Amino acid sequence: MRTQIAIIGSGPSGLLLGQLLTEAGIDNVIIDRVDREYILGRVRAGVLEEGTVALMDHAKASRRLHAEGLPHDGFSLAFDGRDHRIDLFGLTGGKRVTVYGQTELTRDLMDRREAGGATTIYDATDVQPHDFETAKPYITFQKDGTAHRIDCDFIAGCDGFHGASRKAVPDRAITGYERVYPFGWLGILSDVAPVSHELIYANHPRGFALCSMRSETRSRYYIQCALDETVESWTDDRFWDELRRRLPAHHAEALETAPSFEKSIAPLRSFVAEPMRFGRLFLVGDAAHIVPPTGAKGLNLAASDVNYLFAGLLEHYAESSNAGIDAYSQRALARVWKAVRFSWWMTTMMHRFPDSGPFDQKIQEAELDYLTHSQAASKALAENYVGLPY
Ligand code: FAS
Ligand code: PHB
Repeated sequence: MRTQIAIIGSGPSGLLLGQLLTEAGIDNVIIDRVDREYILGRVRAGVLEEGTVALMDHAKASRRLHAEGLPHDGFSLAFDGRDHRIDLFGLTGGKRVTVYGQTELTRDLMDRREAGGATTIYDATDVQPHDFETAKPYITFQKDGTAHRIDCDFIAGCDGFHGASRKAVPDRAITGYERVYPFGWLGILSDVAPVSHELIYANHPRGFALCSMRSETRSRYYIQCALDETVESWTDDRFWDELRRRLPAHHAEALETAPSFEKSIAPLRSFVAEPMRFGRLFLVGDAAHIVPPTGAKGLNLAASDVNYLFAGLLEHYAESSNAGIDAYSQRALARVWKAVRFSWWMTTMMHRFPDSGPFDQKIQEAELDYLTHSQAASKALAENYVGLPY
């Protein structure tokens, strides 16, 4: 088989890049180690920046997003028994975010891809990129017991943190920067009305909590948990009780509960690989970087990587210029590091660290007090949360 762009990974990065390329008439094949239903079964992000929405428009995959997505003009920070609204719209001169689950965004892109007839190969094993430092890269994989090869012009490594792409790069050619956090997020989904029409990020001495949603009838809640916690040890009742204890009283009293139908624990880490380009192999999204979900940046960073890479590939084919692909790593990393900083800052400000004491809690509350009473500080938070320019 031969294609122009071989994309490893059928998550948001691979699908969004694939759809933009297809719309531009650039042939591409997506290959994944699992199948469509497995990918759609993963519950992850929930907040989209305007840049991500615009890319979905460009990919002609945003009809449902505009019909069902929830525009949000602000969110609240809750601490010391009270909450403070951050007016994103007012502080950023009219920008907002859209609440729309990653699962739905992925489904929309998959449906568009299938309708357009582009090739996606699921359930491929031992996917490997080869010769990406030459002008003739290719990938190999196994499927149904048969070995396969795809020759291509370029390879997009959209295969996430645990994928094969970054691992195929020689150690001497790549540098990883990492911080692992000493806690995780226990998240649930429940078909019950959200406690608030906007998101609530709560800092509490017992730990962080986040009240989010997927629609006006489906809530998404998270509480910080220890790394050795297991989902099995958290009954719904235990979860609801702990969430109530971490929210201001008026929210705790208003909280509606119902049985959860999804419950999972996600570890938190910050990670960046430099550079993000190796000859004709480009790392995209979680394959290149990971952020703690506190700042709602993971999925949105994947989108901005795709924006830069798509522009470079289009320029290569349409104008015979490599300026865009040569600049990809530097441009993507400039935005990645600012989002990594913001996500680290939000995480550090909102969570209980095992080695922190009463003084650290008071410092966090002083920072939150400053943040919620200073126009300059809240403006800085707001412009990062809605997404810095591409
Ligand atoms: P993905 O990991 O989504 O997709 C990679 C794809 O590559 C997968 O389909 C995988 O099957 C495939 N793949 C992997 N290895 C392969 C191989 N060797 N061969 C072939 N295919 C391979 N972000 C937020 O903004 N908010 C959140 O709340 C949030 N929660 C998260 C919770 C969890 C548990 C995780 C892991 C991430 C979370 N994220 C969150 C971040 C998440 O949304 C990612 O940023 C987003 O999925 C990035 O998309 P991709 O880069 O496409 O990577
Ligand atoms: C979510 O709804 O899953 C979500 C929202 C905001 C975050 C993280 C996760 O910062």
